[in-house]
Amino acid sequence: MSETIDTLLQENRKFAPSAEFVAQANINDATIYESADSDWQGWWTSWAEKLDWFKKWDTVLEWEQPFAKWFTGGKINACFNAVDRHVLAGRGDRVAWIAEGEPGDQRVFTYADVLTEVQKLANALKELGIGKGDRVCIYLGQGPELCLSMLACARIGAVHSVIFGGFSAQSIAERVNDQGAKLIITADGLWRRGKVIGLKKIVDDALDLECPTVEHVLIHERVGVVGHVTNGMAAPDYDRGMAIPGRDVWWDEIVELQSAECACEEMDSEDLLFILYTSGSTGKPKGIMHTTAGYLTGTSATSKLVFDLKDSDVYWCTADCGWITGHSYVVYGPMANGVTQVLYEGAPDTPDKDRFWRIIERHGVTILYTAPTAIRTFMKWGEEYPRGCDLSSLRLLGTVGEPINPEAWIWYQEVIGGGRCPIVDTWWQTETGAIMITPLPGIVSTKPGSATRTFPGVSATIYDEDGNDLVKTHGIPVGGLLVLNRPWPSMLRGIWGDEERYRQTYWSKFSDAYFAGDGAKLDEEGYFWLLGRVDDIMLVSGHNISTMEVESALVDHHSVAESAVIGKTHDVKGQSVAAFVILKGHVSPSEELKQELRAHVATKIGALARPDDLFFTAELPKTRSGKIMRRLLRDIAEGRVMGDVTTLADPGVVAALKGQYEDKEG
Ligand code: 6R9
Repeated sequence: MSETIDTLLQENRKFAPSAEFVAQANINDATIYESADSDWQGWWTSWAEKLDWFKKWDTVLEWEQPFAKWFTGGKINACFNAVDRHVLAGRGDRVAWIAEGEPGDQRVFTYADVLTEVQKLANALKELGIGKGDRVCIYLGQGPELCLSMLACARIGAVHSVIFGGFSAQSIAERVNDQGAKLIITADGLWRRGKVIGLKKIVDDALDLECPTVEHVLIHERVGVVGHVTNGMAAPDYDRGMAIPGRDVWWDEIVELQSAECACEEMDSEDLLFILYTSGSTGKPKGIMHTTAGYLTGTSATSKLVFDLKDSDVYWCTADCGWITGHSYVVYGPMANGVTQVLYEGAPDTPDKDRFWRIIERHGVTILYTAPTAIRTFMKWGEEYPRGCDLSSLRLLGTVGEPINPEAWIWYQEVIGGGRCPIVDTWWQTETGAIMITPLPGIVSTKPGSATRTFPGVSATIYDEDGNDLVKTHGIPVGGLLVLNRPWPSMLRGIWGDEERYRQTYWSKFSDAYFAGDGAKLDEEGYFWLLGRVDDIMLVSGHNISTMEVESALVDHHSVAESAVIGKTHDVKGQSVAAFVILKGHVSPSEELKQELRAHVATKIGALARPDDLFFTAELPKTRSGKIMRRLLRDIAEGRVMGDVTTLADPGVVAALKGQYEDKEG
């Protein structure tokens, strides 16, 4: 990378929250930023004090870089804070979950119901030999049983590790073996686009690959039960007779028999709460570790302030619990705040492309938190779907997962938010546990495509390759490498079983800060603009160009629904820009359009960024959480053998693209 990252795409629109929103916001006093900054340990302590403790901590922070211990000496339980305390406070009748299955089945759980179910499940886990510190893998579709499984583990001090429903047998075996899990919780299947994904069969295939530590598999009958009662649904491809006696146990045959009383384990603040695997761009997945008290502090504080949570809200985070977003902003953060939320099992286009908007209309959703990839897909499908539904209950919108292109941001604000809802663009990572850069919706004016400011108490800056703080040496505006230069309570505590890799990955590039792996720029007002993974940033004729900015310029064209841009090795320029473009539904590809799009990028950004190669495609390779896997596109463009594809949502996509690309090249 060269010294700094050039700022190319100009975006000058700015939106202040309405006076009405400000007046009712949980926080609307901007001095919070300075006060939290000047006493950041005191700020986080004030949030820890809002949790329920069996025993208060002795020390707020012990920091020996790269190892942080927060609230040491304290005793606490995450499940107690998410569930019990609301019931004990007389709020057991509040609805916790409104769960919709893809076939249309609905179940409602109050906090009291959740407490009953979680205690029964916790007792069942104990009967299956699970105790404090044991690892439990969870391989389920999004829904009540997935959340209950996480909470039941937390209740008894077991460590949960959720694996995205639909990952391959190979991926399961790798994760199960890395952590030596004793139990897998799964289901006969889940629905995705009207089809059944046979989860238990995939688990069986994983176990056939050798998972010596697994003693039991607990199976929830999801497809069987709903399939029998729902007319025309796919028949289950797994039934009771296929279970292996002694190893496999059906949920209703063990959980239903348990007592509904199971005390919470009193955990140390720093006891492990969960392991969640993230796939790096190279090497085997990393088991990111999060502990109990700091993680709860960070997720509950950010939930309350970023989403402006109120008792009157119906909150919906569309993320699956197989992703960190489901851990922090479905289960722990929102539930610690006692929210009422929607859980949805399936795809956004089943039975039709208005499913999300129907859910919002049906349940009166007030807060929607989703991903840019979903927003771009909805744009591609067309406005008629949201326009046909009543979305007037919405009051706040959020996004996470990728930089959001300004055009998608504006569409989200106008078409979904009706122009009245603030948008919180939240930057964070599996590793950070909680939101780090975000607007506070009652305070910060937003700019389309910018995640704006650090959350109070969080400190971030921009370094160059040599570890100089460019904000100090160069001033703003400036672009470079995003670092977090102060510990925070929900930070990862390491990588399971690999301390050296933890040091290497996050703490070796710079001696005094956490390197997030992302590029960012800070504008003249001190707003952060995230530019994507540093590995994805291109170096064209000596200039750093962010793939995200070229993609945003392409999406800005009225014919383009989505695009992915990569740097391809070039003899003269170092790298040249190659673009993969998905057109909107009604547009046909042509040579003229190709030239027009190349010219459009040159006009929006500059001739330097004009793509040398531009390919039309119907799909892009994405992870299950919707991130474009540019590394695979680079492999295709440079004719390499494809790297790890196990975390792709649809592995068929790369093969098709490769074929298409090679045809065009040849
Ligand atoms: C929560 C989550 C982390 C990476 C992160 C960055 C990208 C996430 C973003 C964003 C720009 C945002 N990312 N949110 N980039 N703006 N609002 O996504 O965790 O799956 O670990 O991914 O996602 O590149 O470094 P995870």
